[in-house]
Amino acid sequence: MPAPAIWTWWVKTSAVGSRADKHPVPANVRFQYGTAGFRTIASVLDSVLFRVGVLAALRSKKLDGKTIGVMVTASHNPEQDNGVKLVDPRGEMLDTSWEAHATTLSNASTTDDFVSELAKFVEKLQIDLAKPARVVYARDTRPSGPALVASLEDGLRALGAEARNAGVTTTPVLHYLVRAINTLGTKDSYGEDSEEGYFQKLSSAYLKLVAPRQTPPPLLIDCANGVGAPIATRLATYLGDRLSLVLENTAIDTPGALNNACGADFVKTSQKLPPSLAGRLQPGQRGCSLDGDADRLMYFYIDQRNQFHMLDGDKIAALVAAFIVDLVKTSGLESQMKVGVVQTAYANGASTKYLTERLPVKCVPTGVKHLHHAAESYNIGVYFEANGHGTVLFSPAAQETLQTYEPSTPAQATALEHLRNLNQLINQTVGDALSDMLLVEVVLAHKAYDGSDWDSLYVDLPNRLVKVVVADRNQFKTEDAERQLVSPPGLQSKITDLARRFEGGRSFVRPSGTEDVVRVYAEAGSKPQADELAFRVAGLVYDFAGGNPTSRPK
Ligand code: G16
Repeated sequence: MPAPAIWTWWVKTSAVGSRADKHPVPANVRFQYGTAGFRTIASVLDSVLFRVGVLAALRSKKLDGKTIGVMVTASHNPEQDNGVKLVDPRGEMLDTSWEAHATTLSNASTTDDFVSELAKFVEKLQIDLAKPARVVYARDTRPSGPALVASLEDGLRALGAEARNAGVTTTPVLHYLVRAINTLGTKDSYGEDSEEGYFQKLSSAYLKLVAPRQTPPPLLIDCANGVGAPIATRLATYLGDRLSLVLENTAIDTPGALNNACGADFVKTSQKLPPSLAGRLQPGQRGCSLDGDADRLMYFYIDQRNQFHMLDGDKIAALVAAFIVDLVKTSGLESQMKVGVVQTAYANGASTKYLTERLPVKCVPTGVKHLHHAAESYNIGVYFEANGHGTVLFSPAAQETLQTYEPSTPAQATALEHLRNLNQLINQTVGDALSDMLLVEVVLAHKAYDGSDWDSLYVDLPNRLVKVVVADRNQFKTEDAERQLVSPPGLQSKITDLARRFEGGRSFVRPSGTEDVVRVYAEAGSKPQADELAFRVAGLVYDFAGGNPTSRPK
């Protein structure tokens, strides 16, 4: 359908066309708004950033000038990658119905095509171009960040958007800022719209929650040589002597260091302590890893025999959900507050068993946007991906109850106060490694748990995660929350047959939405069996699609 003339005219006569000419689309690259926005090798992303700037401004106009967020990051990916994602007004991920528009606009191969697609898009969505556009943006520490931000700014300028640069910060701080800006001065105010406001909010809730408890021993934090390092440094100053943070892997200016043999994804994938921490973590001491933009968290400890133990997103969910359920019961709110958990297929089978014996559990496809949405159906929704990405949501009704409920005993009053403070401590816009870390520390302090007490909630089933590089990952299609493959035809039945031959065998295959690989997950009764199942399934994937099985951690 040809674009309506009026819109084509507008787009051409505005600055969009001429500015777009400066950001040509690279040949032979197909972009896709995936699990967490656009993400690929940074050198091809210039045009995408420009167009995302235009799109962010249009999203804001469509929403009557509400502030939209843009984060420039490739999170856990290697340093040479970068990416960009949009954040909606309440601090949540971009409405999924706009993802396809983002993909279409990014792939229009010439300026004329782009202008024409844009015109169709504005017409179809009936966007009133006279409305204001407001955007706040930030980036992580990647060397490619400044140039990509300049392209983004060009896109924002093309639409005359009012733009606020939040500088170099974590993805969760950017999400926080978006919600804080949009709720400023309202009854739903999320906090001061500044990094300072973020630190104040989290730290004051933390200090209240741990006030009657003993100060824990120092916590070692592996910052993945990313933006978590400067932000955790600043957070530490707000915690005073109530939590001492020992920051490791803080080399944000060392080329190639970001996420390299360190960080949350390395720990989860390799199930090992980052080599750089050898000798830094004492037996019994707690440590944790952030990822490159500090939205994922993995805990760990070393036992007295120097054995490494990983406490992943599933273990965080189990710890936190049990704590919240106890508080809800003690406060007398059990009949009014339904607590539930959301996981993905990557959740360890032992964690799912542990949790389903205690509270409702849902399984959804990978991507915090899916988990977040599902968690909204509970009064208190706890969601964590096994990779350490997650948070806890208090529904508007639950927040109202917390404000108005009259406790009848001192024990009820104390539990209620804890729930109110948790509601402040937890960054509910998206998974936030630093907010989650404080949450874990609160629960450990209240339970007087060390790493091994926490670890013993349940015993993980042995598992293995493997990546396979294939010619075209898009040929892999799944259903049933990614637990079943529907394409390539015939592959699922082979995986099912193979898994059946292993005691406690479970395996699934899905295309990554952030890396150009297919992921294979396997569980079995022993570690060698889980490894064997994962590699044999990877072999099947290779046979069906052509590729190169590898379990090399990023
Ligand atoms: C992003 C998403 C997560 C997802 C992860 C891996 O995390 O926000 O929800 O689990 O990618 O996704 P995939 O398996 O599709 O590559 P991050 O930390 O990289 O932004």
